[in-house]
Amino acid sequence: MMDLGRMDDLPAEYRAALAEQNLVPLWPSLRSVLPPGKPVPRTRATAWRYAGLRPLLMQAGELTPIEKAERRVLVLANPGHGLDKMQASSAIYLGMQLLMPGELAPSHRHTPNAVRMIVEGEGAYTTVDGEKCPMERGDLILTPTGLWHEHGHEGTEPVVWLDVLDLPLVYYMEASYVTEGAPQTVKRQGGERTYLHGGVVPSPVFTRGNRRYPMLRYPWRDVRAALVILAETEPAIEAVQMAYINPETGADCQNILGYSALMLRPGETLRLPVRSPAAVFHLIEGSAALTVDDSDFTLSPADTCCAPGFAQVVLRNASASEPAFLFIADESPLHKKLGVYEVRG
Ligand code: GTQ
Repeated sequence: MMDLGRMDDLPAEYRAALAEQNLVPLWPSLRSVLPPGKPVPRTRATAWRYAGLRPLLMQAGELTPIEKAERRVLVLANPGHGLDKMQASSAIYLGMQLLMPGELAPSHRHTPNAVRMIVEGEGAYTTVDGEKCPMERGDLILTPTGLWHEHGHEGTEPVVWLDVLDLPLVYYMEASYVTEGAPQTVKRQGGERTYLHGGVVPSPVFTRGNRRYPMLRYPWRDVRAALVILAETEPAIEAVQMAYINPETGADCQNILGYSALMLRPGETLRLPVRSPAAVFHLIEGSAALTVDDSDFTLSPADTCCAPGFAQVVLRNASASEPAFLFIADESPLHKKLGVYEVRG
């Protein structure tokens, strides 16, 4: 590889003349923007422990009323990007949101896409585009770009969920903004039940194409059952993993980030393919050990961990008798659309 010149090889006067005209020499920075062989990620393998985070989130519930927060969220920030950047990876934002009984997080819509993975509590709901979606542990609820959403709570205990957004990417694109709105009128409930049975969708002649996001809630009860059935019917399958898709098109359920649920069979060790997108692992149930290149983590339920792209990730189920269930978010739809998706085996 050629040895390239450095900035201070150049005379100060010349550097000043360049800066004066908003010009920059490429060669001193060429290896930094085009590193050899593979990217040098800012994203650092990082775990956020629910046991550590929960008391601070509950404290936020006491310190800051919902009226002063709009969304009461602690952001899971990756130190590799700098905490103030509020990024888990280059494209993924993660936050833990708390809603107390009786509170309402008012209706708004924004350009970034969001999903919620419910962590604890009962009685809360999110209304998305007029559809009231109850929030139960392990459910995935979509709030795609541009759709109105508000969160309410009719129960008696705190409710917590993990927010996953493509905010860092949309912000970087200078395309991120929000619009505030009035409370929504509920038009629909239980829309996901339309898609409970595989192989059939509403007849395309009359209904297909009406709604870009036909399924907004993926109940954990159904996803968990699907994983257990897959493990039973395909015992030789490499990974017991189900993708959250748009049931009308079969495509990823959102445009930028991809979502899946993975069951680790008792005692299973799973070496994931080395791929270009960064990924986030959130433990729903059981216990799991996770290795990201040279870093080891042990995950308890509601713990969350991120891995940069091009990392070797190995998942292990520590239990010999019980399955473990993980929720995974990754940047693969984005990489595929941009044509930079890679699998290195
Ligand atoms: O619940 O709408 O974590 O707008 C960040 C931005 C949650 C939300 C976040 C948001 C929301």
